[in-house]
Amino acid sequence: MVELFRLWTFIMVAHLFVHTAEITTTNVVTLNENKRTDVKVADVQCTDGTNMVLTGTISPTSFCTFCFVVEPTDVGTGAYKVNFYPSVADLTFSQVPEYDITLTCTDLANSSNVATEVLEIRITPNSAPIFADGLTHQEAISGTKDKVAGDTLFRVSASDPNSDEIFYTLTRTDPASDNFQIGLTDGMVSAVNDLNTQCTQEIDLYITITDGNIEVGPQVIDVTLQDSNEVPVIDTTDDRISLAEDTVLDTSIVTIAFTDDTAGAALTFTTVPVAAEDLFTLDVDELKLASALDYEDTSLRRPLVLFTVEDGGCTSSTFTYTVSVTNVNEAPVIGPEDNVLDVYEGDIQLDPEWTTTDPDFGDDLTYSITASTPTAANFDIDPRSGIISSIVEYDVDQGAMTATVTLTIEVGGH
Ligand SMILES: [Ca+2]
Ligand SMILES: [Ca+2]
Ligand SMILES: [Ca+2]
Ligand SMILES: [Ca+2]
Repeated sequence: MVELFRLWTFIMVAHLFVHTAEITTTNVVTLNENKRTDVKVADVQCTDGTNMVLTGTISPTSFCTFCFVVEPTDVGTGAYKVNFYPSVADLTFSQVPEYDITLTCTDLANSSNVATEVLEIRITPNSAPIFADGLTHQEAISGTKDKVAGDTLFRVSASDPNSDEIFYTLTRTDPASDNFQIGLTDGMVSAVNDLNTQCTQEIDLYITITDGNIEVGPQVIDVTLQDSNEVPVIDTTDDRISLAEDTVLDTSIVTIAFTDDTAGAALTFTTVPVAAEDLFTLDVDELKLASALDYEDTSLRRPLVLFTVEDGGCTSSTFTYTVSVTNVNEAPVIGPEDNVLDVYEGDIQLDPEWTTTDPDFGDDLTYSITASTPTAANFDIDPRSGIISSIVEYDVDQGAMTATVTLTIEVGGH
């Protein structure tokens, strides 16, 4: 009985002086290989020494070994932590499925007084995000033409098995349109512009999602655009007219009929060539002649008038109307007028040096004398050259013939 008491006393004293190091920590931590944010993976508590320091060694020593860092929380109490820093390298399950960190608490006052624990970091492979509705889906938007820029339309639903943040991208639309966008992180599809500019009843949106590592898609969303803005339709079918070049101004050429669901839809036109635009004016839906046609101006002989109807959001297809200008034989303009020429008597040959012009390309000019004062027909004119000649030998002596003769000359062109 006495011996037992002594043994107990010895153990009691030894315990008071050794201060055996101890370490307390989590033993197993799981991290998804897609982890992208800094995170504390474990708290570590070193106890019972006088000045406890924690160190760690990692195995294997490849790939992400420097992603894990031992840091003090409170040195005075021996509190430490192990942090994960993803900016250093990626965790890749296929390369290293598990890192083991051997943590050692050392008593600086007695370096043989240590305690160790192994912290297992188990890497779980990343899984792809998932569209809730699969890769083909249907949506309907009601009152489409009344939606305005910024209006939300519907949400694309997706989840990630690892609870990773999901990023959404609208890669394209069919038909092409810049009227739709998707929120990068919320998957909310919204209108970029007022949707009265969306001139179709259907559109396919192609959506992809990613968790930052694995991209999935596209999900093709067949969107029905209910009550969308109808495209104006031009109903007029007669697409050509012939107009004589002397058609009087303000003549009605054509009235364009169209149908549309939008109040205020309006007709506009352009021309080919652009220079022909001044020839026409639009009186509401009626095209009228605004300036003189000219068959001889070959660039404006067959102008095209391109009609469209715009309703503020949608534009009709172009209706091409052809105006063919037909020729009219226009009278030549004689020149010079009121010509006074002096000539000696005798056998007269006189060239008045006509400057006569005819608007019609290639017309032949024909000169003729229509009147003479006095009326004696002493002169003739060459119909082609316009040269005036005396029929007789002209003689003004003794008043035989007048010293002044007035000839009225006409020119024809055809
Ligand atoms: Ca994931
Ligand atoms: Ca319309
Ligand atoms: Ca002409
Ligand atoms: Ca002519």
